[in-house]
Amino acid sequence: MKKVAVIMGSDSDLPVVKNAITELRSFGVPYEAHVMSAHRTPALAAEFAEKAAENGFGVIICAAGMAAHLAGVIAGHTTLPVIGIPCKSAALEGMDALLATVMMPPGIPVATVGIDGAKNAAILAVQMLALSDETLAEQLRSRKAEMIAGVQKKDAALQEKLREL
Ligand code: RP5
Repeated sequence: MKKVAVIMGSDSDLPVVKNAITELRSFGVPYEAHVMSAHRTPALAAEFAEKAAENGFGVIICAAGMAAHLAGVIAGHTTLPVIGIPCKSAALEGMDALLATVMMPPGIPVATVGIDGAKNAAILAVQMLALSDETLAEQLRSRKAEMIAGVQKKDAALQEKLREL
């Protein structure tokens, strides 16, 4: 199976990024996580992206806050799909990172999840790998069925409460 690369702009992003790692682990998907920055280590980020496909990666998740150029720079150096996680920062609460990550120029897409949306980034990465992996596809179907059952249970509980009002 191809690996997922999980890149974060700083170790200070880990509290958010760990949710993606937890999700990838729950699917048994191989991954590597690294700290790398579009601004502080631009050459390393470019080199990682250029070699990612030959190094066995199938998808790259990039998490960054503030002027979050990491996902865009990585996407500029690879044809692998790149998923961006804009991380919340103190000054602008993640709007800065959201816009910097999502507003890519035509030709260089970054599939951007919501602010701090690490879990969804991991699920999207798994969905990409599942296109060529039936075991993963089955796991995804089963998770979705569990989610539906969970919501139906909540709805049934709500109906019960409404009868008691
Ligand atoms: C971004 O700047 C990082 O992704 C992080 O979200 C933010 C702050 O980085 P630190 O100053 O905490 O290293 O590049």
